[in-house]
Amino acid sequence: MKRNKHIRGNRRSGMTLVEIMIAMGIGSVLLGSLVSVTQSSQDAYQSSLRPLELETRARRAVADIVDELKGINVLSMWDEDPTSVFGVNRMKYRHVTGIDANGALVSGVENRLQWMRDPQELDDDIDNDGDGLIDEGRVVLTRDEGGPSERQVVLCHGVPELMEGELDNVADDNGNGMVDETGFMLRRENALVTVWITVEGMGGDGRLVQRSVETSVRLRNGL
Ligand SMILES: [Ca+2]
Ligand SMILES: [Ca+2]
Ligand SMILES: [Ca+2]
Ligand SMILES: [Ca+2]
Repeated sequence: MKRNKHIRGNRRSGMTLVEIMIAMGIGSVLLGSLVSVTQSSQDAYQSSLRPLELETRARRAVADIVDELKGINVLSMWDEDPTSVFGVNRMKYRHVTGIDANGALVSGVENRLQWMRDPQELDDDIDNDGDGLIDEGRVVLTRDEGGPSERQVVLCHGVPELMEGELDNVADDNGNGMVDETGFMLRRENALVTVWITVEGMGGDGRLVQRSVETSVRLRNGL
């Protein structure tokens, strides 16, 4: 009886070893699948986050620009004509800093908002700086332009050469009244300035993602 029991025990051990090997094989396959699923989930998660991140970036930039412009009055704007139906992607302006003894407005230093191409990027339909974006730029605020304390602040990066939905074809493809406009534009009607920003980036699936934000700010009028 003891011997039979021993034999049965050995048989159980052999079977267990085979079972373990099979289990290890199955486990490896399952683990591989799990890693693959996890990676896919992470990619999907990253892809879903990308548009949100881009929109947040665009909204922050627009909020900064609104803060910047609401302190100026209509007459302090000059440079290119912001009332053009085509809009402008650069404007110079001064803030009103006070009123002198004669009741005249006192203006501060000259500032500028503009779209500028990224420093390592050329206008050549090629991604020169290797970030996946082609001919992209940024929205830059220059304070005291040409003055002793001139300094530049990048309000938004990843701003494309053309606004979302626009093609370089001398036509208004996205139906906003402007032709072949850049990813950052301003247009003024009386005291109301409208700001547009498109921001772009590469999604987790390697495709280009763009998000656009539009808002308006009412300037101080009649000063
Ligand atoms: Ca690039
Ligand atoms: Ca380029
Ligand atoms: Ca357009
Ligand atoms: Ca166009």
